[in-house]
Amino acid sequence: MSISTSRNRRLLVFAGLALFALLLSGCAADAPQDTLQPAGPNAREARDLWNLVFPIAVVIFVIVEFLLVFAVIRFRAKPGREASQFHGNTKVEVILTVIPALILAGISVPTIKSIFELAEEPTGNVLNVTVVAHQFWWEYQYPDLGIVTANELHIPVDVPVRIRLEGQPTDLVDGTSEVIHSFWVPRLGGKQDIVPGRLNLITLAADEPGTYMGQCTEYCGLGHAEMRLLVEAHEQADFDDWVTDLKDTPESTDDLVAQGEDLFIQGQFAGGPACSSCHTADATADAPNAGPNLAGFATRMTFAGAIFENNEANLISWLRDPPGMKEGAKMPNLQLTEEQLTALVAYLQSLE
Ligand code: HEC
Ligand SMILES: [Cu+2]
Repeated sequence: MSISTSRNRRLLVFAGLALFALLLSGCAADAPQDTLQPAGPNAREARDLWNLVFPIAVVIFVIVEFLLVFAVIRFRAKPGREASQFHGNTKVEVILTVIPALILAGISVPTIKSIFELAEEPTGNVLNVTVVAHQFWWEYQYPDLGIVTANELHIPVDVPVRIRLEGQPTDLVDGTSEVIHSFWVPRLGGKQDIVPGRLNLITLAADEPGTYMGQCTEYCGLGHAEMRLLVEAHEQADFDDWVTDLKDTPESTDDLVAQGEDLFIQGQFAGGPACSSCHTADATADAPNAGPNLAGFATRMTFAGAIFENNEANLISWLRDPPGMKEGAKMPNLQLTEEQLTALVAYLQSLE
């Protein structure tokens, strides 16, 4: 065997193993974004369709690949023999056109049914939410409840949530053109793009209380990989409590908190304007905003596109240098002093 064939073989074995490892990674048991474990009717509808179409596709794939490999080997050129030559066969071509056409026509029936069912406007008890995608975080407006929140979407269980995906024309921090994002919570519903200047609609729903992860699935710039989101589904009564809590502004008598609030509203920092020029901590304030609405911030599990756990250490790193912590973040490094940092963290942690 020559050196180059043995090297080729080793490369082939390596590529095969790598492919196999990649395939195995799809079997992870605790994957939080598993489309094959739907947790609501809309996601289930899509999974059911997949269950129907995928096995058919596998059978066809295996048959076609088998025939292909068989033909390549059987009719190949050999020493002293030219590769077999064919010049069309009308009968075979008609058969190979009619069979796929019939299969596709058959599959189109349940597919079209699912498409229409998923696109249907839900009726009865519906929660309306407007989702605005920003680089690189999510804003959620609840028009019927008069509240706004960010990154963590709260919904009641067993209620269809009608989501209006509103594409902003420009980014509110720096005025640059906004880009396309895509909203996806695999266990609760399908995936839908958010296109600047356009409105798209999608419905999702959850059967059980719990936390469901999602993320932006359309490359949207440096921070795209860190534009995740989470959905927190509650029993209706707990959801109502969450809304009530979010609406009332906490009162604090702590001096440090008061100092932090003052900085938040009118602080002058070396690296940029007051926090309030981009943020508000009032859930009932008008949206969209340049930065996430911070009402109830202390009750959030995560921040900055559901990327960082919401704890004091992370919060301090964030306020010290947002783009240093999250690639592409549009919140500037405000060059806060240690004193300002301490007061602002105290204030943020008082926002319950
Ligand atoms: C120029 C606009 C701007 C200013 C000024 C600004 N921020 Fe931000 N802030 C943002 C943006 C944009 C994000 C979202 C970044 C991301 O996740 O990509 C953000 C995110 C945050 C978050 C995380 C919120 C969440 O739930 O994800 C906190 C907390 C925060 N800012 C606090 C502050 C504080 C405190 C100040 C003042 C010291 C401040 N910001 C000043 C734009 C701004
Ligand atoms: Cu994105």
